[in-house]
Amino acid sequence: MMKDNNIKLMSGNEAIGRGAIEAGISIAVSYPGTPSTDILEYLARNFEGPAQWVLNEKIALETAIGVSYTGKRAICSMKHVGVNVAADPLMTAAYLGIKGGLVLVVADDPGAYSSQNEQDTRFFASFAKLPCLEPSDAQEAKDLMLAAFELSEKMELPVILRTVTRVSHALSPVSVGEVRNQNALSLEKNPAKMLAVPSNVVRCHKALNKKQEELKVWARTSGLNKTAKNGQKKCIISCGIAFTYAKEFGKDYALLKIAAYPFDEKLIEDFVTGMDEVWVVEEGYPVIENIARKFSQNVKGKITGELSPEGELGPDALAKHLASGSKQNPAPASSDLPIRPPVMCPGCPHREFYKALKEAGPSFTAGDIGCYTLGAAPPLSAMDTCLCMGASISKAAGISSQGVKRVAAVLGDSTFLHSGIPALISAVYNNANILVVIMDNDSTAMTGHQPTPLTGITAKGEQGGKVSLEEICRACGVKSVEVVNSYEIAKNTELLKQKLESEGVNVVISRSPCVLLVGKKKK
Ligand SMILES: Cc1ncc(C[n+]2csc(CCOP(=O)(O)OP(=O)(O)O)c2C)c(N)n1
Repeated sequence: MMKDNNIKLMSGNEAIGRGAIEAGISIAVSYPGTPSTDILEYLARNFEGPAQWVLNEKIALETAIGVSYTGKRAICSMKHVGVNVAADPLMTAAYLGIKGGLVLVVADDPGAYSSQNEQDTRFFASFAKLPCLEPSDAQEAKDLMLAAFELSEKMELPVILRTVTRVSHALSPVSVGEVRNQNALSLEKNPAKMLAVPSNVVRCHKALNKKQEELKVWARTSGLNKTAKNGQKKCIISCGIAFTYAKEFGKDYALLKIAAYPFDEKLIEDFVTGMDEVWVVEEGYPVIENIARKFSQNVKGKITGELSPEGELGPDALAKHLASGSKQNPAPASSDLPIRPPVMCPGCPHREFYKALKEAGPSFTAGDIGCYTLGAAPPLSAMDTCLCMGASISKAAGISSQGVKRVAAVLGDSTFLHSGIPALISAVYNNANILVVIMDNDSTAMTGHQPTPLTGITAKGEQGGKVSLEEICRACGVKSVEVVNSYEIAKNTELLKQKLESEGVNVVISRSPCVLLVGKKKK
């Protein structure tokens, strides 16, 4: 057999990166978050132009919008909860529109394997009135990236590409194609399309509403929403990774695959009419199922209770319903596997610092998201709440505003830069009495050791500008900023006891590199 050199084994995220390169992007910008992180990592290695980590998802999207204004193409990638942070520019960028193609890749995490919730980005797309494309494997992920950039420039809208964990991380063969030339630089002033001021808003909203019908026509004529029907009386409507399960276990069923939103609902109406059994199989919230229920009484899925509305929709869930009576041998149920909750690594500096914090005995510890969140579990039980990135300082300040004494906030260095800084300034401004612990382990450890501006190393491994955590804290108005070695438990206990009793906002920086990083450097 001849070997095709253009076929490569790639993960969905690598294929997304490759698709962006082939589409002729001029920048890739992101903030890390599983399951999206390796898109930027792939681009940092393989794309010759700028591939940047920035401090949070809002900055990532705004940077990409800036590049789009120059007429060039940009990819911005993030995890699903990142869209909450980027929602402000996203909602209004839809009104104003863009110039160079802009694709926002969002990786959802059904099952919340590494996330604080299971939200479904398709809702964000319809909320923002933006088109959304959804691949079911790595090849499609690459192909849809090319389609997304074309659509983005045609409609002058950001396009969302929604992937889920199993599409992002599963490997499959991908046919690698030619790289398109980048767009020419053409930055022009266009107040009517670049200024979100009241005099423009209603007109822009009207234009966005008008585009909705055009988007449905595009979805219909693109051929991405595909039907395979051959006189069956039972059918499956599916999308994304769930489509690959549907194909496997629903061999006797007519199939409708949705890959482009918004679509004309008539597509669903025509497909389900006359069907005795209509399965809607989708990862995430019942977006398509809600539409299907308008046209058929025979719908089965998450709302009707056959499929779980929470958690990941594994192949075993479908095998149970669709493959019964067939000769197929369903995969072992993932629920049969032992549960392995994540734990802090042996020698982790966070663990040692927590021993001192516990000993110092804060009345309440408002935590944040990172490796240090693992300190919430016994035996440390060193964290009492964790909500979303950057929330620790604000929650602690809120609690202290009610007269509660000895309140602590704990957050990591990357989290502090992501969204902790404004919270710290607010706490200082409002005379909060809190101890703020910043766990500085020289890295964004939880998502795989991405560098931060505190290290000064860029996504491409080059030297960038470097900033100082202590100086930021002092510039935020904090009078007491102490830096300690995370491993000096007795010394740290004494300091923390003293700081918990002190008035005002007190910052203690627990500084020691992540043990895994130390190991890597030694190698
Ligand atoms: C809005 C949002 N973006 C991204 C993430 C993914 N994420 C989880 S923790 C984390 C940062 C962890 O780094 P740091 O605060 O330095 O703590 P460490 O893991 O190094 O201890 C990130 C980016 C998230 N959960 N939410």
